[in-house]
Amino acid sequence: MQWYPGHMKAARKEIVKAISSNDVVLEVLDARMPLASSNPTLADICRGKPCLKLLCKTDLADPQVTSAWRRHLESGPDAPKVLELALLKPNTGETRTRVLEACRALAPRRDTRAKPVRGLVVGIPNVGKSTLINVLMERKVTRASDQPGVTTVTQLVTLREGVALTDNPGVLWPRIDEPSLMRLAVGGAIPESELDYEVAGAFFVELLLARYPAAAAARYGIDAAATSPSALLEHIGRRHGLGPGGRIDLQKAGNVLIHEFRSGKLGRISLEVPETAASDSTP
Ligand SMILES: Nc1nc2c(ncn2[C@@H]2O[C@H](COP(=O)(O)OP(=O)(O)OP(=O)(O)O)[C@@H](O)[C@H]2O)c(=O)[nH]1
Ligand SMILES: [Mg+2]
Repeated sequence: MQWYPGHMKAARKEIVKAISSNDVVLEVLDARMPLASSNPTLADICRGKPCLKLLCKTDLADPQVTSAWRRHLESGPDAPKVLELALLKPNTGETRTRVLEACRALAPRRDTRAKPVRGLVVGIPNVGKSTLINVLMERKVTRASDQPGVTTVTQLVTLREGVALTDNPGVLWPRIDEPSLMRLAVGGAIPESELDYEVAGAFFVELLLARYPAAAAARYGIDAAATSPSALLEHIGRRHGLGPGGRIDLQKAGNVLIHEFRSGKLGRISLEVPETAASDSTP
C-alpha cells in the first residue's frame, strides 16, 4: 500500500511538535477494529501523556465485542480511560458531556478558567475525529465525510467550557501488517483508489461466514453452513449483474459487500476481537 500523502507526513510532525504543549490525547479508534485502527507511531509519540481512548462507530460494531475491547484496553499498559461512542445519534449532548468530563478529569491541575485543558485529537483516517470535534462544538466547524484523508490541516477549536482541542489529519504508518491492512481496507481507512475490492472482499466474506453466518444468511438468502466464501462472493456478483462475456465481476461483488458492511446493512459487525491482539490470526 503506497498511500502516504504529504499531509499525513506533515501532520505527524505537527503532532510531535504539539505534544508537549497539550495536556491530554484523545485517541479516536474505530470500534469495529480497535487494534488495526491504533497507529503504533502515534502511540510512541503520545506515550506518557494522559490518554482517552474513544471507540467510535459503536452503532456499527458488535456490541458484545466492543465491550470486550473496552475491558481489554482498560486493562492494558497505563490503564487508559476508554469510552464507547456513537457520534451520529440525534441527541449527542450526553456523549459530549461524557467526553468532556473524562478529558477534564485527566488534567485536573489545568482545568481552570485561566488554564483550560488542551487536547490533541488523533487517529487514523476516517475514524470520526472531525465528527467528534463537531459534536463537542455543538455545530459544524469542520468537514467530516466518509472518505479517508478529508482533514488535511490541523484545526484548533475552543469549547464553550474553555477546553481547547486540535483536530488533526488522520495518520497511518509505514509497513502495516497484512491482516491489519485488510481490516483497514474493509473498514474504510484506505481510499478507493488504493483498494483491490476482490482481495478485500475475499477477506471480509471469509470473516462474515466464520463469525456472522446468520447475518450473511439473512442478507443474501443463502445457507451459510453450506456456502463457501468464494461461492458467496460469486453469488453477490451474480445478483449485481454479470460483467462482459457473462463473467462474474468479483471487483464489483467485493465493492457491494464492503459498502453493505460499512453502511450497517449487514447488521452490527466487528472485524476483530481482543484475542486478535494476542494471536493476530484472521479471521
Ligand atoms: N455510523 C457512524 N458513523 C460515524 C461515526 N462517527 C463518524 N462517522 C462517520 O465516519 C465518517 C468519517 O468521519 P470523519 O469525522 O470525517 O473522520 P476523520 O477521522 O476526521 O477522518 P480524516 O479527516 O480523513 O482523518 C463520516 O462519514 C462520519 O459521518 C459514528 O459514531 N457512527
Ligand atoms: Mg477529519
